This record gives sequence, C-alpha cells and structure tokens, in this order.
Amino acid sequence: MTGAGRTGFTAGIYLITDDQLCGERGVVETVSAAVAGGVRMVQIREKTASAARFYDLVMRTADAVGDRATVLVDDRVDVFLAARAGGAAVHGVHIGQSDLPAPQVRAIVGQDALIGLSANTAAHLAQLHALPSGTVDYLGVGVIRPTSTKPDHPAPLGIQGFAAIAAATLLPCVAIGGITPADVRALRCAGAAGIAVISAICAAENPARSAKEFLKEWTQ
Ligand code: TZP
Ligand code: MG
Repeated sequence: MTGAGRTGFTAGIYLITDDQLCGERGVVETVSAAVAGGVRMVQIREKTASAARFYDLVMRTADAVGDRATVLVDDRVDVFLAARAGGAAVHGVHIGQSDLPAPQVRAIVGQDALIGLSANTAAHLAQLHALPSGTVDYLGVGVIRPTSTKPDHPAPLGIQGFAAIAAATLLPCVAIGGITPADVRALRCAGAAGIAVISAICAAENPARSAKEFLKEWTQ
C-alpha cells in the first residue's frame, strides 16, 4: 500500500483521529498503537487546525503508519494533495454531504485516490447512484448510536437502520457513531464492510488493546 495508488478499500476496523481525545499521547502515537492492534484504515480528522498544522500531522501520521494501513484525509482535498506532493503515502479523502461534491473531488484527486462519502438517507443514496460508477469508493453510514464525539449528528440509525442503508447500495458501508465492541458482530451481520471509531480507541488507555478488542469481534 505504499505510495500513491488507489489501493482499494480495506475492510475491517477503521480509526478516525481526534487530537483532543488522543490527549498527551498525541495522534501519531495513538494511530501507531491502533495499527499495531489491527486497525487497517486511518482517517486523519482535524476540524480546527490550520492547514499548516493539518498538513504536518498528515505527514507525520502517514510516515508512522508506513504501509501497514490505508491513510485518508478528512474533508480537506487540498491537504491530501499537498501531502501526496510531499511524498506521503496517503490514499485518499473522506468527504461529507456539505463538502465539495463527490464528482468535483474525483476530478481534483484523480482516479488513483480513494474517496469515502458520508451518507445516511435514501436521498443520499439516490444522489450517489446517479453518479458515474467509481466516483465514490465507500460510504460512511451513521450514526449508529448517539455520540458526544459529533454533537451535531443526525438521528441514530440503530443496527436496523444501518442494515437498510447497506442493503440499498452495492458500495461498501462503514458503520460509524457510538460504536463499541459489543456492536461489532451485529453490524457485520447487518452488512458492514467496516467499523469506524473515534472515542473507543483515541480515548482508550491502551489504544492497541482497544483495537484488538474490536478486531476480535470483527473476525469472530
Ligand atoms: N461522523 C459520524 S459519527 C462521528 C463522525 C465523525 C463520530 C464518531 O465517534 P465515536 O466516538 O466513535 O462515536
Ligand atoms: Mg467531513
């Protein structure tokens, strides 16, 4: 997975970073530990950092991850492109419904970058299915349960709501929002291609152990 290739979506445990929740340990060390514990996709998410700080964090995190996991940048297509231009092994971007439209993002990042899109309604799926195939590589679908990590989150879907979305698209669906290891098997049965978590790993005393707990439920 090293270098700038559209490596494809990797199923399994997907970590999204939060600088505050990582605390003094920091994002890079938390990501490293989580990847050692079995995380295979990492999304670097910074809602308040300057472009310069975000870029620096992406460079350092991608360097620490190496070829052990897929690395994505949240929202900021410019930061992703800059990191690639800087030689980092970053694989793509994750965008939301209020970010740049997916076709425009595809035009900017090129055919060899992964694009993930947040989607949680039938209307989102209808819009997506009207796009040329290959515009988007996977969906982030949630929230599953209420979560304080994203205070403005939409109404929780629960496992059944997630299953309905996953059944209505051929794209891989990553479940997100308020997920603990206890939910993992049910989500997998509901069609999840991945499990995205922030607080359960970033705020854990031992992120490697937490990642292993998620992975154990995923692989059982
Ligand atoms: N998008 C939907 S829920 C969420 C994001 C970024 C936060 C998920 O965090 P947690 O701590 O795993 O509930
Ligand atoms: Mg976003």
